[in-house]
Amino acid sequence: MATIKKIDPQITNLKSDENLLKYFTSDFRKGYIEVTNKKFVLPQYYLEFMDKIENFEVYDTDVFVVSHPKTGTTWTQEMVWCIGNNLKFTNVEIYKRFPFLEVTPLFDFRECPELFGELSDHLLDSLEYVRKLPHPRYIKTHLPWDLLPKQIRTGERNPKIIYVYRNPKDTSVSYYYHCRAVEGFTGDFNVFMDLFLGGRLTYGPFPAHVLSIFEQKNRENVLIITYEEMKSDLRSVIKNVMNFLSKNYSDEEIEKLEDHLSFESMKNNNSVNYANTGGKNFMRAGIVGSYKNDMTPELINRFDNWIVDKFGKTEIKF
Ligand code: PPS
Repeated sequence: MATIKKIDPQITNLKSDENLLKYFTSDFRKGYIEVTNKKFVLPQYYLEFMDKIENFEVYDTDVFVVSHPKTGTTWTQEMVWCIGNNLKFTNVEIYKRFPFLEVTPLFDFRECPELFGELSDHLLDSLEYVRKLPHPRYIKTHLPWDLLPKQIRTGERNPKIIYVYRNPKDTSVSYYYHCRAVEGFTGDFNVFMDLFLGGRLTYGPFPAHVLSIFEQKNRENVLIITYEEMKSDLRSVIKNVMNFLSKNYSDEEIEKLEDHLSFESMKNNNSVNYANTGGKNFMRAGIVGSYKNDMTPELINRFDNWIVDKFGKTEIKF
């Protein structure tokens, strides 16, 4: 069995991080903390849920989609859901059938419920919502490997884990628009990029998030895929995931799934486009390389050097 890495909370209050607090001005964030020696950033409210997540009961039949934000999580979720459920396309919103484990710890709505209208059960207590899901459960999380429930890290339970990642330039740009739309970010693009590169944004540092799953890549219950592969050869990724989930579908069925998962189809599908919630324009660009429309050559150069620094000696290529 692989060695068990115990969570070392090493919690540091980031109240002194002026940019984070200055530019994320929403009432649902009171402050930020850093967790583990990799200094993953999470909202302070997460502290109230940390033990519950650590000790969350997991089942071998669970299926997790794990990712850093804005890397193609929803796209992967819809693919995994359809493959796992005999390609039954459904109108039920994805956050109900494939809920986000730690959405409650992310947004402290207690003092500002008006921001999110009538809170659904899922938002009020996402851990409890996930606990009660019918099995097999389909669960989304942005938590890095190091913060997944203990039973997963120790190998006591072996749910299927599909991790998706994306090149950091597109990820950061997508995250910028997302944070402006739903996380109360009021700063400009350059401030945001400094925070991303400095590993100061929620769920950052991005390199530690990606590298920590690569340390687990030999586990039989872990499958790593990329946004870029899904764009260039969705069929192969579908087949790979089918194999991982022990499912078999005909070429004709796979073709229907490919159509269902296309950007245009998902953009117009209210069960996955978050049109009815805070995520306006969630299906934004949906391409590889959209960062070129937003980044200056200087910033691209800065990112490229950062990529060499953080990933140059690894097998991960962007
Ligand atoms: S979240 O909020 O973290 O769960 O967001 P996430 O789902 O990870 O990422 C959102 C980005 O994925 C794009 N997306 C797609 N691209 C191509 N094809 C399909 N079907 C698709 N579905 C979602 C979405 O447009 C966001 O990327 P950007 O670059 O902002 O367009």
